[in-house]
Amino acid sequence: MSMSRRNLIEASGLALLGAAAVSGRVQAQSIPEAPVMDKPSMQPPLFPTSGPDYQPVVTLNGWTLPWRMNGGWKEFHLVAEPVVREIAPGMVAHLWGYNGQSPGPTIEAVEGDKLRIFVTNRLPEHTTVHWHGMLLPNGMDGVGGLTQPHIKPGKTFVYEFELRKSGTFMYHPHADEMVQMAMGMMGFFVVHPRDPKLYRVDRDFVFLLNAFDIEPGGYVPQVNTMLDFNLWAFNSRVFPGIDPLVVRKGDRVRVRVGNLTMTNHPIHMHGYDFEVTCTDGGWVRPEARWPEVTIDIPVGAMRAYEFVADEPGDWAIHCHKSHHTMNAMGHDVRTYIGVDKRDIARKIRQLVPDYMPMGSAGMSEMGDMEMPLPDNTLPMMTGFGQFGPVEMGGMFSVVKVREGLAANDYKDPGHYKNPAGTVAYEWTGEPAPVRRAQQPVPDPRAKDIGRAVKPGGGHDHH
Ligand SMILES: [Cu+2]
Repeated sequence: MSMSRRNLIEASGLALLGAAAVSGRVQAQSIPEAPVMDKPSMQPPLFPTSGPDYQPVVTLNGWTLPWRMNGGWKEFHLVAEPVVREIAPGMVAHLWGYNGQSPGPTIEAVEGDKLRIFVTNRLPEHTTVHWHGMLLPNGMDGVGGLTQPHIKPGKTFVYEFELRKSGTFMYHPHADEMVQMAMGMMGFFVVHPRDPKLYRVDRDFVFLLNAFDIEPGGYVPQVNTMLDFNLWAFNSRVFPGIDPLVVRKGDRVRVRVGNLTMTNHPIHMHGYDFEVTCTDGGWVRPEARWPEVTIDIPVGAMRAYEFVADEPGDWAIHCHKSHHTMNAMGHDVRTYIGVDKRDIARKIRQLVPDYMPMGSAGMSEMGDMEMPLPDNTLPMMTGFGQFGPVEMGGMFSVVKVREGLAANDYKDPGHYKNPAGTVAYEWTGEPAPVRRAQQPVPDPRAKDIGRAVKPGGGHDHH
């Protein structure tokens, strides 16, 4: 696994810094090093080297936090800190996260494990960590002011608890929450069953839904935005920057999703029906599972679903709110569908010679155009497939099901080679008869340009 490590001098400095804040139990011992990830690409799964066996998860555009055993305790070290996260090639954001990235690394452990998690605060303000969904002693719940003193900048706190149940959880601050979550502070937390055979799958993908409001050309999210975000992300990445979910034909696959945005996200996966098998409340009993092709992820909740990958292909997976599969640029463009802008364009060109009217026939022309953009932002819709522009952004990726992959091979296999005769094709016989309505349809926007719009007309030809 590729990671840079903080140097020893820094680590020992941390130990001194933390000594005053940690509990008596660990004061005499050393603090584990805090690994740092410097890449936004998905790292290989981290297989257990001791304890019960399990199939580790993979984190889209992320990684799993290494741990060490210390006596009976599994020890982790999270460092809350400012990070630079690539949102997609062409745009970086200045966020807050953990151990070099936002979201933070995924924590994986096993039901029954005793966990000791060191949290060092390198932010400019205080923080805490709440372990969402965990059953634990009240004083380990991480609610600043309510269950513990805040972790001041420069300090290290220790959380200790035993994992009472397996399932799908997450962690995030419970201190200046609105700001710290808007800045990207969150991470996944997976607890595997003690029995390696229970609910075993071959591939297990995890990601968090998050959202940012970053002005085109800007780097820091607007932390007071409540609803009007312009970047809708899986793990602080947007399409086409989101890793594909690469799957071997025949694998049993689990996808776990958590939502830490300000709205719900109906996550839709093509090509399959699947069953909801786990929430942050625990496993769904097999007789209580229900079929879906779209699963709504409520705010502050997690859902896991499973399917057997028996249909090869490149299957879209995306939020079904269409504005959530768009990127930053272009949300404020007015709607001109059906409006004939030829007269207006001629007038504007007298002032702005290379003015080009957009959107009279829909906005798909934006998908295959290289529009000039300010530095550090992303076009509204982008990304290319083997047949043309995909016209997506935001919360969109592809489940790539292929025959004959090696177990745990997550490399992007490229475009799907559709078998001959299985792709929608153009009709080349008689043209379809054109049917028109009898009356011109009044258009409420027509008063803007002083003429009615006839159905079927109104295209720009440029
Ligand atoms: Cu959404």
